[in-house]
Amino acid sequence: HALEIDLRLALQRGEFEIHYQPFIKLGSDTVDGFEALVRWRHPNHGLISPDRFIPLAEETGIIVPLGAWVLERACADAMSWPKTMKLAVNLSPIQLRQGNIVDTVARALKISGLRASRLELEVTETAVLAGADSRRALELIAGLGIAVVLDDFGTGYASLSHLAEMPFKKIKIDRGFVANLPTHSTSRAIVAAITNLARELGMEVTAEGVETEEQLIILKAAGCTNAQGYFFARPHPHSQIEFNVMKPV
Ligand code: G
Ligand code: G
Ligand code: MN
Ligand code: NA
Repeated sequence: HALEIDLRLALQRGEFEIHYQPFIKLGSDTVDGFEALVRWRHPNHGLISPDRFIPLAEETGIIVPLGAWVLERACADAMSWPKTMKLAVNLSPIQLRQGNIVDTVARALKISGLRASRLELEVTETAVLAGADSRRALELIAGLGIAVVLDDFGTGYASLSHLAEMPFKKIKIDRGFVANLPTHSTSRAIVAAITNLARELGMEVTAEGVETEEQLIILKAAGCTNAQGYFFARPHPHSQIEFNVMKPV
């Protein structure tokens, strides 16, 4: 597999880059922070999206050094932002299962000097179901003062009881529900249920994939605390990120 050989060399060759997409705090309507989203600048194929190489990176184990690089690079970048802005980084279940994820995260904070309270780590339901070791790692990470976030909520198989058992500070509603909001009453019902549950459990709720003002109005009314999506900004290279919300919210 040609792409696999390239992937092994890509880290050494410095071909990965991180793009940042803001998430907005609703109410104050300010930028709350940025999610780090990795891309591969392939010498022949151009910019490759993570959907096309993260699965391969996970199968080959390359996700472990790649994930550590993303953490270190993104923490260093975040040091140049206003001090109120948070950084969200995605963690693969493979990274969580691997023994020293807590050390890897602590090291990225130490090298950069970023405070733990500014870091959010996003995991999917798969990570929560991956076993006791993964759950233990998440508890240790939360113990460092880092916010653990449940990503893509509603698409996986985690039971509702996992939500209460795990130390999640925030839930991100999958963009599939957000896309259907104006047309599907079932999506509205699901969003309302997730938001109410999160409120009861004392968790924040981010709506992802917000593309229109119509969606935003429904999400605000439902009680979402944060929003992210093309309506506000696409992911951008670090040199092009903006700290002010450009859209009226
Ligand atoms: O940026 P984009 O929407 O193309 O990202 C697609 C998917 O890739 C998302 O599900 C996102 O969570 C994942 N992803 C992006 N960056 C990273 C990363 O650094 N590590 C992991 N594990 N997944 C990432
Ligand atoms: O799974 P995760 O939430 O980590 O992935 C974020 C992905 O969603 C990124 O690949 C990003 O490019 C994409 N994304 C962000 N905002 C929007 C949006 O408004 N619409 C769509 N379709 N995708 C989005
Ligand atoms: Mn994410
Ligand atoms: Na997501």
